[in-house]
Amino acid sequence: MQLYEFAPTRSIRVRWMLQELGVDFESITVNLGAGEHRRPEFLKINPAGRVPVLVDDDLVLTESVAIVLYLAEKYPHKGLLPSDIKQRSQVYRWLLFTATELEQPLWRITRHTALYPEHLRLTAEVSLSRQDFKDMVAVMEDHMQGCQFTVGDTVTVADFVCAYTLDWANELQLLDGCPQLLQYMERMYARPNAPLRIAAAIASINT
Ligand SMILES: N[C@@H](CCC(=O)N[C@@H](CS)C(=O)NCC(=O)O)C(=O)O
Repeated sequence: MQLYEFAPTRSIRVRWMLQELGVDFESITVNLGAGEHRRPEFLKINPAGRVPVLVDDDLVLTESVAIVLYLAEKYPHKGLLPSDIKQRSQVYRWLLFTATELEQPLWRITRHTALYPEHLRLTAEVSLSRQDFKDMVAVMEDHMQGCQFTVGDTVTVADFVCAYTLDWANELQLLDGCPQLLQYMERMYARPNAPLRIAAAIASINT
């Protein structure tokens, strides 16, 4: 398998999954800073010009959440996707909650503070998104009271996606009122096969 990735991005979700599974893979860096995601050869692989992309034989898969679900299903014996349909539905719930309610405000903040050209950035969009995020993350903070993992008593694919997204929020100083989630995220990153946190990944590309 080949993973097209760039260290401090949503690629971390897929790298985390592969490392937890103990699967060998080839890492291909797509340097977003150098605009490599807009090169014709990469656009042939992902016309959206985004990382991560996983290539597994004839399968070319984009979308980090789709990729981690594919990997969980490819290696069912690792137990990262519950076989019980009700437990599995909760995994889907938290994956989707994370990708929509949590990640989208974070993405809007990141775009309006760092990615869009300065003259297109909107201050109001940043404050609205911060509030949207705080409203939704409070739901997850309540959910995690007394829980080690997002679903059930063992780690699932949802945890890698959630923990990465919470680290992103932490980078934007948005986890201050969420002690449960902060502890959960730090616990997840203390796992032996966890990837670099975002700050360390940024440092790794600057050295
Ligand atoms: N929904 C996609 C989003 C992928 C995405 O936006 N990746 C960013 C890095 S985190 C990217 O490649 N950005 C390049 C760009 O926006 O031009 C996923 O989860 O895989």
